[in-house]
Amino acid sequence: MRVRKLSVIFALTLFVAGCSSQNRSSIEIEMYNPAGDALGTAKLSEENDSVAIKLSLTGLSPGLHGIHVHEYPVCEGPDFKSAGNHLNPDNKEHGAMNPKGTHLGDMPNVEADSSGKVNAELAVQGATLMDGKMSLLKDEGTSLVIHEGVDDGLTQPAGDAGDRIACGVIQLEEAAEKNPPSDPSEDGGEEEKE
Ligand SMILES: [Cu+2]
Ligand SMILES: [Zn+2]
Repeated sequence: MRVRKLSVIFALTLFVAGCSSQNRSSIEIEMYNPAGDALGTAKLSEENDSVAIKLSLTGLSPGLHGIHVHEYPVCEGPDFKSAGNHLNPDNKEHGAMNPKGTHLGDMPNVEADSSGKVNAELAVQGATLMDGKMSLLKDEGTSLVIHEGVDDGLTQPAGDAGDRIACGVIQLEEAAEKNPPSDPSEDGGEEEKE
């Protein structure tokens, strides 16, 4: 009856996850290009002293791309400048090659294959999805941004990685409700109340 036991556990897990508005140990976000087309997802999960990010994307240009967590949960095309700078709660400099680095949001480059797909696992070292200064969900949240070019790990302030070509908001649902994205396809959408 092992299978049954597992399925009970699975059902319980779903139940608990469904009830908890604060399930922060694992969240999935959507990534978009500057035109607003969905490129795929990033799954974030809490690890020991890091947040793991599993990327599955299509539609990028082949080759290496800089990727960072940026400071604001706002992905407005076409330039995604709305995402702000790299997440940097410790006031450091940019880059893994920099002795005064790194920003909390800095990560190694990711590579898109010849068909423009990315399937990669990364980690935001020192970050958490829980509370605190190093949280990716603090205040209203943050964002995940991919760049056209390679992050050289040294040039200030952002590794000379070029234009922002993909962006996804890292945010809890309840924060999103406070600050709703404009999605006219959502039904039951209430007009601004205040
Ligand atoms: Cu960036
Ligand atoms: Zn940086």
